[in-house]
Amino acid sequence: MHIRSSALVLAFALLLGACGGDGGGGTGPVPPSTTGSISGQVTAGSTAVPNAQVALSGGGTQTTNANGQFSFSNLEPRSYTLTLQLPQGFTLGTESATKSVMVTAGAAASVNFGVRAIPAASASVMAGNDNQFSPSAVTIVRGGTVTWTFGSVAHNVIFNQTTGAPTNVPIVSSTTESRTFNSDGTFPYVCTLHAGMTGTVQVHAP
Ligand SMILES: [Cu+2]
Repeated sequence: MHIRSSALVLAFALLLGACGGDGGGGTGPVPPSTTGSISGQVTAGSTAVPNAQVALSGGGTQTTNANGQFSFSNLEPRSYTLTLQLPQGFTLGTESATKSVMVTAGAAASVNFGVRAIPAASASVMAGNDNQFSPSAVTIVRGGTVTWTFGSVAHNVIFNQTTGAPTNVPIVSSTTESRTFNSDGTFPYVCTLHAGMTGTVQVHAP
């Protein structure tokens, strides 16, 4: 008796599952899906990475859309390997270029890649008449250059005595000054003429 009622419940559940999602075409219940799918997203921090190539073992390559998303459908259940190829301007960082994923029938497997944007080669900072550095934080690649533009109000750029920091900019106005950063790290600086006028330069490996 117990076995019979369990079998009935199972049969009913299967019927419900088969009918769900059917548009009511009138061709009767469709069999449960025998394939699965993989979907995922490639991001660099909070930024989506479009135009990345994601190759599926056994065939097929998808290009990530504007939201960094990709998907493969109608896959027979088994283990697959995804291989990521990034567009220019991005690097894997600590992420792995290949990932294994198990696809099961009727299910969507999720595989995400978290990569890193390659920092810009240069950045510009305004040393403005409002006594602020703007933007106060910039990120550049190792060997890159930051250029400060000074208005009519005089400022200086004084770095902490950190190893790898460039030479200070003396008090200047109405000009530009550039410094090259050849060491990775965070380099804070101040204008000693104006309290609270501070900035930082982050330097990353390519
Ligand atoms: Cu200043």
